Amino acid sequence: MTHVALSIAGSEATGGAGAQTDLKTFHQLGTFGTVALTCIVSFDPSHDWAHRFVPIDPQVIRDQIEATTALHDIDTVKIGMLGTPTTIDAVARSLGERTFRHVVLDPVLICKGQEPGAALDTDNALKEKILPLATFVTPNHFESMALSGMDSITSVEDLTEAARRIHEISGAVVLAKGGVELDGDDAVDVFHDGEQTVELRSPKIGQERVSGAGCTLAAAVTAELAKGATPLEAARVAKDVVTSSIEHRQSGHAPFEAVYQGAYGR
Ligand code: PXL
Repeated sequence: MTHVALSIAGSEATGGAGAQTDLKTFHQLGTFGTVALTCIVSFDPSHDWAHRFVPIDPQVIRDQIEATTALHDIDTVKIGMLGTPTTIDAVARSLGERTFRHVVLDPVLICKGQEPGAALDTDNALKEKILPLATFVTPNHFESMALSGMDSITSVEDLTEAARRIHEISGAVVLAKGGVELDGDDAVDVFHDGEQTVELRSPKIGQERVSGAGCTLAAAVTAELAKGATPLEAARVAKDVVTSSIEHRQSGHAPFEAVYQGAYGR
């Protein structure tokens, strides 16, 4: 039987991020991908590719989670963009009604289409209601500061401290991503599970952020955990998948490029 992985995430129509990325990553890693959509993001080509954001009705989100978990045996779930406090309530309720072995949280905090006030509500709700349910969390540089309460993260030591603090408040395994935000030739991620701290490094590929890299990392962790990997093994494979996906990135008519997972392992 093929292992099943569930993504609770938003649609990003151009295929660079969100649920589309999750499904491609799940497939590339040999898992059977399923999705419960939380929102629909449509970039606006007339306004600098800003995010146009539409939430999905909370009952419809709950229905999708009910459908996928009733039809399949799912013990590993990934949470991506939620976007509103109402969505967070709905997802927290649905998660609370079921038992999962692994809940991988990509704590997507900023959504460009939102008012700053609304985004703060959303960030707080995510921290209060979803973070405690997570078993594995993958914050980027910005999210590591927001979740740890640190004012700045400028070194691998800072990132390690953030990973420790986020583990303290959540109990989750933390994979904190330095990406291109930290100086140096390598993109460094820090894995911390409460016992061991491991730096995962790969040479930076350019200095620009590539759309969907974070989604791909968390989705790859999810797929590997679904197949039975340990958290550290899953993190190592995920780092390789992201590196390959950035190497084989896709460009289009926007000023940013997007990851492509299809070359990994080929
Ligand atoms: O990469 C973060 C992200 C996640 N999910 C959705 C998105 C984005 C960024 O655009 O649109 C749906």
